[in-house]
Amino acid sequence: MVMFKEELAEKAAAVDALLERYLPEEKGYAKTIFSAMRYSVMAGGKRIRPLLMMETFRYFQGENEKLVEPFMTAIEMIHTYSLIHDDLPAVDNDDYRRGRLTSHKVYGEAMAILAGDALQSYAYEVAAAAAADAAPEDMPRMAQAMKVLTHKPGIYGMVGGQVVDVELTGKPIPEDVLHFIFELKTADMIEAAMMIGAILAGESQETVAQIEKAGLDIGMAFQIQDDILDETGDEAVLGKPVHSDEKNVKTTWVTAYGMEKAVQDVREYSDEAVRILRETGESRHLSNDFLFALIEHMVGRKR
Ligand code: GRG
Repeated sequence: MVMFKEELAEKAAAVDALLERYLPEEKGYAKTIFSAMRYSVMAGGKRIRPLLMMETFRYFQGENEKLVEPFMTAIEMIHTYSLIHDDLPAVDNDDYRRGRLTSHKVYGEAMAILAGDALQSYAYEVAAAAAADAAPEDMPRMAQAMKVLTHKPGIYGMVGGQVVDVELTGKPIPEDVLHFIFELKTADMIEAAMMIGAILAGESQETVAQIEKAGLDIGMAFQIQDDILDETGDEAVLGKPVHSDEKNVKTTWVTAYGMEKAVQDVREYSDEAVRILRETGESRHLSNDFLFALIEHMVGRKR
């Protein structure tokens, strides 16, 4: 376990270095936006999505890691944009994120909105440039990866889930709608990360569809754990306020089903994801101990 933690810290630091490499230089008349982008991206997130992407790529014996790096960068930038916008006064109105003051607290609301916008469009700029510059034989898989990167965070994915979440804040949420919100708002980004890893490694559509299902289960477990931590977590460890859902009168998995079932569901969703993942690699004897340890770690996470 100690070894896993060291490996995780090393790999997360490598993602940080990658992000540093891709972030735009802070210069020129518009340099405030570059500074605001860097402030939130480099605030020290767990880097779960880029890590899942790279480790899924490795699980499927992907060879050229240079293909994955721009997509790892892009997904973390899209994720960071969503956090900046989620914290805005008009949405959750949170002052802390990733252990730091939120973007609007430091740069003001207008600049925080722009920082989110900028991270989203820059993410696509990075990924599209890599796809356009790819070797001809890699172009079809880069295009497929782009398709997932544009679809999952969008209106049929993360944004769509957030729309329903915002509309129903303070109101009772039926079970099927709660599932819909979790699947779209959180799981879609985890699905995207893992699918892109598999696609860039050259996996078939059938395997990518199985990975999508594993990603869905991991995403559900991840969001339920997020709800659990909002009740039981330690603010100093989480780097963001606890009881934010209560403050915003939000229906969570815990308020809907109770703590005991929430804990049990995290376990069941993640066990199912691991089962699917192992099944996809069984006949080829694929392995990636770090990937499975990462999933286990996410389930038991305290932040
Ligand atoms: C403008 C209304 C409006 C919203 C736009 C689309 C959107 C913002 C938000 C998406 C919804 C969202 C923020 C879901 C939260 C998912 C989640 C569990 C985030 C926390 O992810 P971690 O724990 O965070 O990976 P770190 O900081 O470690 O990267």
